[in-house]
Amino acid sequence: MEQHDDMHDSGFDAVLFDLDGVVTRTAELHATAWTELFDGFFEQRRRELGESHRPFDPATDYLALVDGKPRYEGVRSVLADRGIDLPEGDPTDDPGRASVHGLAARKDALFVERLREDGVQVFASTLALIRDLRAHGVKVGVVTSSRNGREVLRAAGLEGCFDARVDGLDAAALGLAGKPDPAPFFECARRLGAAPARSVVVEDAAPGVMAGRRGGFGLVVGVDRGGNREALVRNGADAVVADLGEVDVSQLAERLGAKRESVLAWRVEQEGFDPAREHEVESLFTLANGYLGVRGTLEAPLPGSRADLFVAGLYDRKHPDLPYSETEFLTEERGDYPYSELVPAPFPFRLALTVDGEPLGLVGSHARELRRVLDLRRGVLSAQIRYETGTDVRTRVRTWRCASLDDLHLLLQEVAIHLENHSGTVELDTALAVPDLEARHPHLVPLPADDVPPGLDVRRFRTTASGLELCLVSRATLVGGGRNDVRWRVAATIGQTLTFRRTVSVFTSRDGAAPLEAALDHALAQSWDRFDDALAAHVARWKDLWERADISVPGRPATEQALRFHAYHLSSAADHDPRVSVGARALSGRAYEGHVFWDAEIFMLPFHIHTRPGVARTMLRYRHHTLDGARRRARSMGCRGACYAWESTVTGADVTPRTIRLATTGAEIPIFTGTQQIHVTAGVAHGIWRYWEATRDEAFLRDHGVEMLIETARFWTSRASREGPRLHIRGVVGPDEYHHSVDDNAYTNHMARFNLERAVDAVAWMEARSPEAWEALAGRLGVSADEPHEWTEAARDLHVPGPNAEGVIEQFEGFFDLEEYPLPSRERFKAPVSRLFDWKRINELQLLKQADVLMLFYLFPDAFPREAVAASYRYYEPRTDHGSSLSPGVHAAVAARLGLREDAERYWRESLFLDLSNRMGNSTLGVHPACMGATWQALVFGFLGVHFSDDGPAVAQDAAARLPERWREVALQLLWRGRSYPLSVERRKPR
Ligand code: IFM
Repeated sequence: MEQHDDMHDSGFDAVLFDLDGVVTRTAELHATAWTELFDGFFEQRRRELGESHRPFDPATDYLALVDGKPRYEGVRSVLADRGIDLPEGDPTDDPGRASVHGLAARKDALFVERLREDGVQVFASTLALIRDLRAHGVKVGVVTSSRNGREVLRAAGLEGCFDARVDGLDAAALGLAGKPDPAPFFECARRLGAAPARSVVVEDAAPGVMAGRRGGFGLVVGVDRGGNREALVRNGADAVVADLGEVDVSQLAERLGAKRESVLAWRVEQEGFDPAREHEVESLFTLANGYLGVRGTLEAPLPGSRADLFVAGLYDRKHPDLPYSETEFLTEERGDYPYSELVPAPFPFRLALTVDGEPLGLVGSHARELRRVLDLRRGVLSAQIRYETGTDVRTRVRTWRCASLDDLHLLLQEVAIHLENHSGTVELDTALAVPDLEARHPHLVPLPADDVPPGLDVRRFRTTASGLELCLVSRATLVGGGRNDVRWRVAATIGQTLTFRRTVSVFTSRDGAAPLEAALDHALAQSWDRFDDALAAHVARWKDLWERADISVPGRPATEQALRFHAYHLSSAADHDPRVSVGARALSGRAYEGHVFWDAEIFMLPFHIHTRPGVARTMLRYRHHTLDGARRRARSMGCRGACYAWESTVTGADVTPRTIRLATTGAEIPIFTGTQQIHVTAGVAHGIWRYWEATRDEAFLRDHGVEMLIETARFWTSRASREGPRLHIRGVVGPDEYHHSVDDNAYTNHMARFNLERAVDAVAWMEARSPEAWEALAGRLGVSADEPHEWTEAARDLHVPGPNAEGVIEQFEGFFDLEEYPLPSRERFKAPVSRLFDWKRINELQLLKQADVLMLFYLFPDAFPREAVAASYRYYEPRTDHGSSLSPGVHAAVAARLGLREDAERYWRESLFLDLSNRMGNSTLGVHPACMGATWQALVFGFLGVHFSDDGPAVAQDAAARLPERWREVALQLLWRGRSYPLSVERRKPR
């Protein structure tokens, strides 16, 4: 993935100048020639046909209708404006012919006449800038639609002033479309060896500005010689000047640098194609909206692509051939449980394209350039590919797509095919058929779909064990073609662009009893006229979201980009359905089979609480929805109350595999987390309380929260064993998963005590606040008047390990007696996966997979003496290999609060770039949303030290001193009890 360094780079490769009106004062000559042309032509129409037309205005008509366009386009615009219909003719028409091309030829003759008679004046300020640019080693090009470009340059004495020229004759010879198409600018940049993103376009006409903008040029400068400023800005000029004397080389460089920073910080780009990294790119470019997620696979998937659609809640029985958390891990079926694996469904953006029978795709050698961009601001993934078939037969394909945030069942896609220098037959197949359905999507059995309206592609499946139905309805059209169809065959001419649009409607039987009907109705309700509106509605949702979730770090574009990448994935992973929560890899990949872990409450939830609390509530309601499953689980352990599943899907049953099998050797490794990692239960209680404190959402606490707090507290009282005056919790796995069957894990016990105490608080609140509702709930759950006292006593008696004489909290009983393991630095952040295979051995070592005791300081920053935090950090940090993506963010937060700036920054960067740089090597199977949540928390609660009071959030007194070294400033906003609070910290100026 293209990584932008935070080192400010404001250099640029080239400046491309328009000619007329920018370099030469030929606009007047053109305006006069156009006026003469139409004066004569309108007079002729009056004489011959009795028509009366408004005369051509050399100021307004010139700017609005002809300026900057190829000549024949200008003629067409004026004729259309005056309602005159003329035959097109062709470029060989003589100037006397009443055709579009005839008039264009007449205009040309008039212009040349003027040119010869009046000569050409040059804008001195432009010439000075050109000279200055060249003196600074910047390449300079000229791009004009005029076929007389060379003649104008010669007449002006400017022939030697440019390093490259593309004029109307060049464009015709190469078959390039005219402005506002960016093709002529691309060609000039290519001739100069300049990257468009590092080049400046200078234009005085709206179509030229638009071309610069569309082509993704680094900076577009508009020159307004009078009355055109608004149009230039509207069409995409980054800056408008009245004369180029207003800018110099360094200002251009500065503006380009600033623009690049702000643009790049909102996008993730991938240039070219690297088969070794493609699965990772597919994960990073996932589009999602909480209801569904689609991996960022190319529209024409390659044979090995992991082209998956995931729909939240669509689970099926485990398929033993599909991997678990890593590609080399397989797991057995989990009995008859029908919801053990999130179903990878067929890719809904699939299409196949041929030109003159040649398939266009990355297989074979036709693809020449490939550039993909995930636009984080708009939630849109786009791609540009240039193909060469035959000898120099060029076709450019641009696509974009999105998963609507406004209508969660709707996917939008557009594909534009531009025949650059040839005519040919374009075939597009939008059928969603998967060639190897059984192997790729073994959970799905195709079902017939009857009575399908013509022109739609309908796919209907049923999952094998859970019996859920999934329906996809694809509807495609050729813009201007006026019909829907699945397969298209169109004869296209040189320079033509065919634009296809598609909507895909996705429904499952989880949405209602008749998903096929729902999907068909939804598809048919879409109107092509409202396609742009549908995109705008999606973008508007993202805009709202960014108003709450964006974090700005001025001057640090790479950091901003990565933070936005995190907020993008966190936000698009969750929505409003309380039957689902967010899995360990969200809806972006197959790892962990879509299971929900403690990741949701402990790592992701705070981000949502303070940006979209409605989403946080939904995630917590999922735990209420699965409470019965948690009750059954507690019973199966011989306990009371509710114990949440370590890995959860639909009903709350635990779906953690009991063993994993290595695909290579077949060796089996036991997994203890499912039976022993019970701290997840207190993690849910912690999430509930944190949400309550931040929102004071009484309805939630009364209707859902209190019940969960009671049932989880009951679990702890029955799970802990009384030994004398103390209660102990034995036989657990703590957050550090290298040690199983341990006793009194400090984190687990501390969390359990928190859970018990908050249950007491919640009951007291409800009794006082909603006595009737409390009576009903207490009756239903059989809570006696004494029971809260039992929880208080249990909290008091529970053995919660504290700091020893050196200030270190022991991770669990006996940890300090384990064998030391000198951890080689090469194994830090790159824990060998094989370590897990040595499960007996690692149980004997002082070696941690991830933060365990440090989790306590992360979640309860003010609950421990600073000396204990520092001593424990010093003890555990060197013993941790960070084999989990959750670990670096926690270390960053704790180190930041301790003022260990170097450690804090190092860990934070690990966490921040974990997916963007595929630091763990496993982003191929999905991104890591818990790591993203940890990164956010490390910034907000670690570096900034945000704490809350009734007055709202405030940063720590010393936040400015804790900021990462090269930061000037950071600004964000946090929601707290219904209000949004802006927070900012400037170095040396804390607020
Ligand atoms: O929940 C985590 C766990 O802490 C470490 N292994 C991966 C799980 C899912 O992210």
